Amino acid sequence: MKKKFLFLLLLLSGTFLFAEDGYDLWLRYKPVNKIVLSKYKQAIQALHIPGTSQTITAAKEELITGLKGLLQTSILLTTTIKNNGTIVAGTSSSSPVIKSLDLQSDLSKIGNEGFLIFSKTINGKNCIVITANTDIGILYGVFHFLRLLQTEQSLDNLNLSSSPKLQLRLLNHWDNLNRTVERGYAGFSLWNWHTLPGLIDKRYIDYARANASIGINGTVLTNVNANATILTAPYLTKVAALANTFRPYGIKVYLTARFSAPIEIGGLKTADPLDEGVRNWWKEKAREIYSYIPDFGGFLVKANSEGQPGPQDYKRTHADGANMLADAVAPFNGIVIWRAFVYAAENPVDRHKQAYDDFVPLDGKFRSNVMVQVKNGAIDFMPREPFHPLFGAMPKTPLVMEFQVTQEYLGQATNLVYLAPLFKEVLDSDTYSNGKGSTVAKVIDGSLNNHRLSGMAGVSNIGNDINWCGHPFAQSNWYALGRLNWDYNLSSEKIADEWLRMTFTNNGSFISSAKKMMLESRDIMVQYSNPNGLHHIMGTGHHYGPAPWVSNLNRPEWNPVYYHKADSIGLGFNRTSTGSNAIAQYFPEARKLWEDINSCDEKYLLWFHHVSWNFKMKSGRTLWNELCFQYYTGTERVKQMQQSWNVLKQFVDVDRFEHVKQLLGIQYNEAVWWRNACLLYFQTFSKMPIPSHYEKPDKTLEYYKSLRFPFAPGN
Ligand code: BDP
Repeated sequence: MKKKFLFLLLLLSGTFLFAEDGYDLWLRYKPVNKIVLSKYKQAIQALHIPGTSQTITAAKEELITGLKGLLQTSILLTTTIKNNGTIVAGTSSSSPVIKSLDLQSDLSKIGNEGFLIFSKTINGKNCIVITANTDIGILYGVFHFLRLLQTEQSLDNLNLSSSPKLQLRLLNHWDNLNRTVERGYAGFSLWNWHTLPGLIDKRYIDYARANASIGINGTVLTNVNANATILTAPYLTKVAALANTFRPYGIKVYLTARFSAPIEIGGLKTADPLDEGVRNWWKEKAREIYSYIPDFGGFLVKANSEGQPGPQDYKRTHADGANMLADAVAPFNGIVIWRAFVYAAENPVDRHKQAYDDFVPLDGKFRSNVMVQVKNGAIDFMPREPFHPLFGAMPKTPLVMEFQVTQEYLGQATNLVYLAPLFKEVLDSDTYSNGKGSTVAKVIDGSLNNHRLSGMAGVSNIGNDINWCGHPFAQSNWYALGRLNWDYNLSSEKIADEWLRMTFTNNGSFISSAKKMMLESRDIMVQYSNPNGLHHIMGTGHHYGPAPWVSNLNRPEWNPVYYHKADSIGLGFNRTSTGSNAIAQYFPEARKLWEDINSCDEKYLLWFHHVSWNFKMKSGRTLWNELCFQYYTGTERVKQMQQSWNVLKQFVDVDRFEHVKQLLGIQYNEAVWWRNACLLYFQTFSKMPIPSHYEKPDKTLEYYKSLRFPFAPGN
């Protein structure tokens, strides 16, 4: 009896936390708190959203579902404005009421995808207007409005105007046709090619909703290590079915193009981009694709990189290859996104320098519908890298930022690592290409060099796990990619705040502790894995865990020893003028941050310098002792994260609480593993003791070297 009463009480007070599996992402639409609710019920009493397009229908459905969940009541749909508290949503073409408001001058400032949300008296009634130039702008506005409610913001005197800073806001799926996902840690691919086009899984729609809610407007469905089969007719029908599903949500589909496709599926003898037959084959292929998918976005291409075919196989340049494809899609307004992630085993030059060497001479040689996609750093999505020197160095070419949302090198799906601080660190970096203030963000938004095209892509962390991303907190990285794509000026803190409120609860104590964990998490990860500019010292193949000792792989630049260069003198890669001189690829002002070993930003010290074990760090510690400090502190901070999370139990449903708790346990063990393995290994060179106040590694270096993970995911 007593139990029943308690249950009822909890239910009524709204504090009963039902188990959640994370499927609903940040679109849970749970009831807002009581005080806010009474205000919202005043402000929102009816919905006036005429129009029948698929996008307006999606917006209407989202509002109905969202409001019902948040306000715990069904919303009145009206055809005229006769209630106070009417939400009026539409464009001047879909809604006569909106047309009558004469919003031309405000609308002229927000482009095709922006929206306005404002309070307004219409017919003597207090209304909230959501408007835009296009239906998709309405959908974005609706999601923004729902976000205001989900995060319990005031609705008084609304006056908002928002439009995206970047044009192509993309997810790159590294999904194979057999549904394995390269570097995927959240199950198999969402795309069930076998049952497409007949079966449209509800999940495809929820995927589109989630993306639209954060402004993602393009998805590359297939792995950059491409399979030409996707370009054959049976598969194009399947792609078309996905494109049709995503279209109402403003999402275009793109595919990866395998450069040798004309040979593999076209029966040609060559894929030479200057060969007439090959050029015509691609033109025909483009025509065919557009016959299935009239708004097909275009191709993403990885060529002459890590064994992929490309124009260099025929002694042609990347520009020759990209331009051939660009010519094929140009009649249909398609674009080609050509990746700059290239390096060759035969090239003895520091891998850091190779993409720049290959691409800078091609600046100005690409067609106007070609964009070059550049990873955030010159090596490969490391936990911390200086920004890629190509940013700012190709003023005549629109560059797309490529971030990695899937945490290949950042703890995969077992570590809680919030990536917005990494993304921001890169976007805010100053390239000095056009003088001070030439940030990476301004390079990619096109403003620095007046480009028509702009964009940012994230390698997806999405799979068919029930919670989409594996780690419950990994959803925040998908969220952050979208939000920063929309507005890279948003702070990491603001994005974490929004995401936590929508994904868990608005409770202030929860938010402040969980936010602190998120904001520190990336730095913590760097500390226990790759402190002070160390990089590429992870396990071979699967990239799981540490293996700085690996030195026996065929390609020199695949070996960790290539990157850390530990010897009896010290540690780190000399990339200054006395070494590989990769630093010369940066503009002089940027270089200054790193050039001098004595003033180099210590976050990047071992990235740019070979530093002696006794080198005096800013802390006063020797390099060796500093490394010990970083590895031990990082590991200790994971323990603190565990403690912080445990205290939050009362705010989180039991399933997600336990899930995160157990993963933090794994993360702690992995941090200890990184710390011990790296310090024991580097110690064989430094010959220095781990300071005695630190607990001694409980396993030997031989033990760590003997570990094998033949079935690690994502490989
Ligand atoms: C590396 C990944 C590899 C990708 C490659 C790429 O380990 O699986 O194919 O990047 O971006 O980080 O092409």
